[in-house]
Formats: sequence, structure tokens, C-alpha cells
Amino acid sequence: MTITLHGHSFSTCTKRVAIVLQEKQVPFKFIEVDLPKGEHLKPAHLEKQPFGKIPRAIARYIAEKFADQGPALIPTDLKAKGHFEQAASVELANYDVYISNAIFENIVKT
Ligand SMILES: N[C@@H](CCC(=O)N[C@@H](CS)C(=O)NCC(=O)O)C(=O)O
Repeated sequence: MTITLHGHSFSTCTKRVAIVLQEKQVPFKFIEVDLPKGEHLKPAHLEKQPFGKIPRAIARYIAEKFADQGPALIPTDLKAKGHFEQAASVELANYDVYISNAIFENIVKT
């Protein structure tokens, strides 16, 4: 089975998913979704992702589906998993939202 990753080469969400696939040694095919041209808002992409986003949530699915290969990415020990969830939540809610905007304004736009 070869997984197809739909994303954008500069997208940090896409990069996160690609890193998980590589860590888990899962072969995948990459299809570029042209964000600057708004391809993520066209019917072909909306059919797969109704919010018109290039998300990263699949990374967790991949990490668990391929738990038996590559390094363990999500702890199974309850306390360690609690720390993992805490870090993931802080990263998503309190870090990524701000750093993404800063990167877009200072790097992508310039
Ligand atoms: N909370 C989502 C956000 C997904 C997201 O915003 N992805 C960006 C690319 S990194 C995107 O689709 N941007 C296009 C847009 O918002 O129109 C996640 O972290 O997966």
C-alpha cells in the first residue's frame, strides 16, 4: 500500500505529516496542492478536506497505524502519554497559531 500525501511543499502541516511517514518508514507519494493558487478551495480538494485546509491530524493516525515499525512516536504509558498530549495541545493552541503567522509575515511574504 502506498499512501498519497496531498499538501504543499512549504506547508509546516504537510512537513509534519511527511516527517511522521519518513520516521515510520512508510512509502508515500506526494501530490502538490497549490495553496497560492487556491487549489485547496476547489472542489477536488474540498471533497477530501471540506474545510479547505491542509491539515496534519493524519500524522497521529499514521503514528498509531504503523506503531510496529520505526520509532515509537506516541507513548503508551499513561503518564508519558499525558505529557505528550499536554505538549501537543500547547503546541497547537499556544505556539503554532502565533509562529505560523510570524513565519508567513516575515519569511513567506518577503
Ligand atoms: N489546525 C490545522 C490547521 C491546518 C492549516 O491551517 N493548514 C494550512 C497549511 S499549514 C492551510 O491549509 N492553509 C491554507 C488556508 O488556511 O487557506 C492543523 O494544524 O492541521
